[in-house]
Amino acid sequence: MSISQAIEKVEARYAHQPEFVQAVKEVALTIAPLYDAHPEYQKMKIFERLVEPDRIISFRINWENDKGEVQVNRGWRVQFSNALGPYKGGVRFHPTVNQSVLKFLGFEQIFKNALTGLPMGGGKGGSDFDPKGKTDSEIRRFCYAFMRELHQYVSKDIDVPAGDIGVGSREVSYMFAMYKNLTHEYGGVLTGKGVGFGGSLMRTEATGYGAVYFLANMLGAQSDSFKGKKVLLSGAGNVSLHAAEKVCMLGGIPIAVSDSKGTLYDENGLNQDKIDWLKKQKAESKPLTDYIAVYGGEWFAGKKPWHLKGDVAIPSATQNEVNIEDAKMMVENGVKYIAEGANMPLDADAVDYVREHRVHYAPGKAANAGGVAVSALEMSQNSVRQYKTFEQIDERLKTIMKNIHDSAAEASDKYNQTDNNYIDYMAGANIVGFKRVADALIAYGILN
Ligand code: NDP
Ligand code: 2IT
Repeated sequence: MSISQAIEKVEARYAHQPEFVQAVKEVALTIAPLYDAHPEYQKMKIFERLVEPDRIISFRINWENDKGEVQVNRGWRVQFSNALGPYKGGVRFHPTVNQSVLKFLGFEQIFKNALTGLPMGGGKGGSDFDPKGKTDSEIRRFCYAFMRELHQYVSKDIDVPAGDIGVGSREVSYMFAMYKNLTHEYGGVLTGKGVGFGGSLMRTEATGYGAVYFLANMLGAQSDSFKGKKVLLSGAGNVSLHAAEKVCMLGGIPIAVSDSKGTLYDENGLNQDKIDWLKKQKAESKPLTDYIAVYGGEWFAGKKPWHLKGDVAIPSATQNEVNIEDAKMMVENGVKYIAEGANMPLDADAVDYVREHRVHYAPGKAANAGGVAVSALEMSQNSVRQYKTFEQIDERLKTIMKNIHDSAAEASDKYNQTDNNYIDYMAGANIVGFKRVADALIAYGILN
């Protein structure tokens, strides 16, 4: 079966899972040159095998809110592929979570993790639980209840969850406590734990910092740099605010962040003080609009940042947040570089548009791999029970992001996707990630 036949099959079977079909098509459409060069992939049905998760675990979570009322949520863990190592990937708590979203995220994670060069398979989990407006004790009870179900399917060598939207170090620590309580095992079953009881330094910063390191490599490849560049970011969470922080450190000027309510614009640019203030504000679930009274700036209610002028965009909120209209605005407003901090933030039309207009574009699986890369470093630190310094992890992260950049750029060249120094990072990253997984599957025969 050819790749196009395999896509048709996925489209027919999973028409009710649009995000998953979108993620599969994006990979499929760019790996054709690799597939043509490797007839054994077709013979061994590698693509058809990789679009079906090893298994999906689905469960119910009962918990009690502060009023003593019983609440019922759905939870899942998609164990997609353990070809390269234990299933690895985050857990998302958001009302939009469903099987389609988790399958797209798990599928992406296989190739992202492969790109890091570290020994991890791909997986993703989560719940339709909405953390907004919940008290700390409600979050704690929910995390305990979630892990009471999940613990039987995960372990440091089987499946290692972490954070994602709505799940940070506080939630991971609650889940870790329940896992430890039920299994009596103190190990690296989750990453993103608090520093001091198994967490790695820099895991919190890693995704945002890594995305900006990736961008610095993209800029370097065009003999350009961050100096004086105006940067538009969406989201005001873990990825966005740490990306903004690193942009400042490298001489760029972050001028906008956003959340589900609107966009905050500061023409003077964010600095470390302002970013620390924003981190605290979000951690206390307070509105971004309070910023105006303290630092000035402008609030665009219900709007995304893309109507603003800028040189670089780092969409870091959620999937499909950038549509074709947004993509057109980005191009009109002068954006020359886009790195996806979020997973699949550009929809398929937006991706086509920015690529056609030769905006240098890095897909999430390459640009936001820094988070999971430092998760892998946390796993190895847990195994040897020794911890590295912030500077040591930072050096590793820089090297890993450079390697991902360079290997994607090399593959873009090798498979004739580079056009007049316009590097096709999307094709390059998909080819490199896919090849690493496919070669392992070939070596295993037909198990996996
Ligand atoms: P957080 O929960 O810390 O922050 C999410 C931010 O995005 C918030 O500002 C939130 O706004 C906004 N947001 C979320 N959903 C929507 C939506 N439907 N519409 C508008 N805004 C939305 O999550 P992270 O920063 O950890 O994750 C952001 C993205 O980065 C996700 O795509 C995630 O998969 C990806 N990612 C995360 C990694 C990590 O290590 N954390 C690693 C790699 C990728 P509000 O506060 O109003 O809800
Ligand atoms: O999308 C992602 O890469 C993450 N949410 C981080 C996964 C991880 O295991 O650290």
